[in-house]
Amino acid sequence: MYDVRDWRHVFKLDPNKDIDDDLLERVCESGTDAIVVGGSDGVTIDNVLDLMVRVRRFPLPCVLEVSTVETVTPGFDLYFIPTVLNSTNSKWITGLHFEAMREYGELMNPDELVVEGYCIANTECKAAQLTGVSQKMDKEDVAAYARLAGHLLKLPVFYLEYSGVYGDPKVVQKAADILSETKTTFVYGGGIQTAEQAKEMGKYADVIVVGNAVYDFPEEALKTVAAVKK
Ligand code: 1GP
Repeated sequence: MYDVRDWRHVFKLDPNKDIDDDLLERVCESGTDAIVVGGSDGVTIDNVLDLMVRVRRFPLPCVLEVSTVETVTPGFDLYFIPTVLNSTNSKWITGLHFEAMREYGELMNPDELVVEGYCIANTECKAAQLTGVSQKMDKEDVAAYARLAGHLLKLPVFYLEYSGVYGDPKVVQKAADILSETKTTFVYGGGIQTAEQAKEMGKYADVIVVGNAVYDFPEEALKTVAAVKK
């Protein structure tokens, strides 16, 4: 069974974006620890299945980050289930999760489910708009969410999400200090486009996520793997 605690780097691929076979092969053979399939809009069962089948040709873990119940399908190694800790709408904290458990709970293998305590720090990103995150946070706010995830709820994963923008290293460092005292894996995602940025965030986070750069700056994106892995 795959374990996020063993990882340093993942690529997040958006089922709603095109990627050609050649780039997909290079991404999957880059040495990254896993491919996470996930996106905020335009995610359908068809584009999820299509991407899963293509990634499945390569011998690395393939994870679905669940954004809607309708797009959940068997065949992934793990299912990341976000709960948005700083959402103001309970739908995104436990609401959809409750509905999913009512509907499909008996079919799910609990060993394949990993809850991600999301803290969305970029209020402009699509995920923030979708989940009702509008309050900007300072370093102490993020630190409190890290404590909430790590010390209180003892979640397996704390995901500091800056999606689309590069975060403040001081904020990330503070969250990392707090989570280093816990068993919670610290995942950072947002705006990593270069090896230097990967290295900087990789100093603090246990796992870094590279998303948009795969599509926008593929050559640079591929270099982020070696930047954080020995
Ligand atoms: C998005 O955290 C990931 O959910 C990665 O962010 O697309 O900005 O790399 P980027």
